Amino acid sequence: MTTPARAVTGAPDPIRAFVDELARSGITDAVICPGSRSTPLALALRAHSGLRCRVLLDERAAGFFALGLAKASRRPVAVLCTSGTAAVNLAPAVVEAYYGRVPLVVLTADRPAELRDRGAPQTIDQLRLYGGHVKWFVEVPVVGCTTDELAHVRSLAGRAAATALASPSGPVHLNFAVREPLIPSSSLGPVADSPGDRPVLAGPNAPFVDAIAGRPMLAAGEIAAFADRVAATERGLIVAGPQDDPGLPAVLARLAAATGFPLLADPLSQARVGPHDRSLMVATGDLLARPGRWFDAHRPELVLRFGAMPTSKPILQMLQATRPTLVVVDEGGGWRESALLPATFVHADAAGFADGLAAELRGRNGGPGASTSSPSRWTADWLAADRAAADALAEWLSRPPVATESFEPRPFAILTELMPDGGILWAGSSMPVRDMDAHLPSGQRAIRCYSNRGANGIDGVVSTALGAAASETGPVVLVVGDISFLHDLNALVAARLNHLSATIVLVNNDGGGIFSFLPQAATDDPGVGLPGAYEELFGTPHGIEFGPIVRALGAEHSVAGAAELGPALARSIGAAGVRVIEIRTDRARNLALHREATAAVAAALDALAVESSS
Ligand SMILES: Cc1ncc(C[n+]2csc(CCOP(=O)(O)OP(=O)(O)O)c2C)c(N)n1
Ligand SMILES: [Mg+2]
Repeated sequence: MTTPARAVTGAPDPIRAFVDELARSGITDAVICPGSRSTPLALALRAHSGLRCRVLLDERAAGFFALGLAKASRRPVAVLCTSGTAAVNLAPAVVEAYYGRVPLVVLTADRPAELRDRGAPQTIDQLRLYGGHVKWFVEVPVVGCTTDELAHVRSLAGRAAATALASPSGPVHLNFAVREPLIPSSSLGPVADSPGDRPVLAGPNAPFVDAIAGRPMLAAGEIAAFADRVAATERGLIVAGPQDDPGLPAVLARLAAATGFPLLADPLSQARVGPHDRSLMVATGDLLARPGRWFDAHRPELVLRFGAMPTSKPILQMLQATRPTLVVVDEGGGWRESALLPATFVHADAAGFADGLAAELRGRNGGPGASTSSPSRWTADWLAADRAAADALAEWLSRPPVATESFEPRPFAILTELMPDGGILWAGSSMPVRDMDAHLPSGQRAIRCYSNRGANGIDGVVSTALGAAASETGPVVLVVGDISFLHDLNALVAARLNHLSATIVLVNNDGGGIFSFLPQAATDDPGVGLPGAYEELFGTPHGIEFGPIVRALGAEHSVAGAAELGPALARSIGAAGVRVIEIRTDRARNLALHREATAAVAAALDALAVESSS
């Protein structure tokens, strides 16, 4: 039964009650874009002592900034903009948040019903603007200050935060009908509670509503059935794809020990680098999974996959070529399996499932290779190959001429040593994230590795990394391509307005380097009949000099050759302000060097294959 509607004397206006409730629901950060219709919300956010607000001018950048902040802080972040195209500009970040499972609370201001669809300025159809790319859309109507109306907006705020965070995390959209006057008639002091605003058993700071969400677990019998399958298999792999549960790497290490399977760790799985047990971890899965004699002798029969699809295309192709029994664990209830293989999806808490399976196997007193002290031949082979690949790569990288050349993946080869615990390493879309996968060595530092892999856009990369920097959880290093950097130059304005610090390694190959690796590279072939079209359509050389632009936007800029890169990074990481360290490369040479690196690894693996078969 609800309390009869009545106006509450001294109660806050509904928008301030809503904002107060966002803060009570665990939101600590808001990103605000300037505008008129959004004024009551902007003022309420700014006035709330529990919220830290950052102002960004460009909504597209602001959306990504909020996304980076949410990812790094592992909390939902609110982002506010005014009506019209401003709201549309948030869309790319909303889409990335949806597929990347990042909690965002998107607040858009709109005209009230009587001003919609009748030619009022800056008024578009904002209802369900982001379509299927949000977990929840709700229209927040203009309401008054009765207890029921305030209860309504308070519960919407709590529901928004809880829904954004619930697994799979993602964006929610609240569209506010806002009526003039836009400036409050009274001072914006602390928000007063109304009688009955808090649950009876809760303290004064409790939210109006909250949700206690359980983690889905399999029954013991179901775990036992998986244990049967695992115990009957020697040639198994655990593949950890992009995921952000900080506890999962240690659990996967226990699962590797109990199954006797090696753990192939994508850098975005957070299992590649960190203080957890990495004794059965394979960092070079992207290189080992490529076709060749070694791989032919080491084809898996069973794969337990965690997280999103791995970054590595060779791993995807390896799955397609070997067609192992595939188990995909996704606590968010997703169906992420783009190799198009028959699969069993486990819709249960990943850590809970892995721990349960490990415990069950340990309880059975040893399936094949049940302890880390004596890995099976299969696992020992993978670990030996991992070492051989990493050594071959390091040796090749330190050998002339590449030792003295700017090589695009080099930042990743040295960053695990240079970054402190708590550091955030962000890889741009396009080649940087692939180079991170192939070249980031394992290490024990607690470094968090991220990339926008939800929708793989090259837009908003710099903004996302700077949003992560705003979380102040640790120094941020971003490695980004030149086209992606140009796409998001506005990000540097945000850094200036909000006094942020970050290191940006700008890999300038004067265009889209990734296309040299893709079938588009054949565009200039005579059979296509468009000579010169490759550079025009895909290479897109621009010849832009970055120093003046970067400095004009308030950041520092330097150019580093192979020898200067390490010292420049060491000086920059953790220092105040934004520094762009540019490395200049050539796209054709980059392709050749990547091929050489892969060939060096392949030769080392071939040698291993010969050794083990003789
Ligand atoms: C928003 C968006 N537009 C276009 C693309 C297609 N695209 C993928 S990579 C790429 C070129 C990126 O160039 P750069 O950032 O310099 O990285 P590089 O390929 O040189 O490593 C483009 C245009 C995309 N992924 N996202
Ligand atoms: Mg480029």
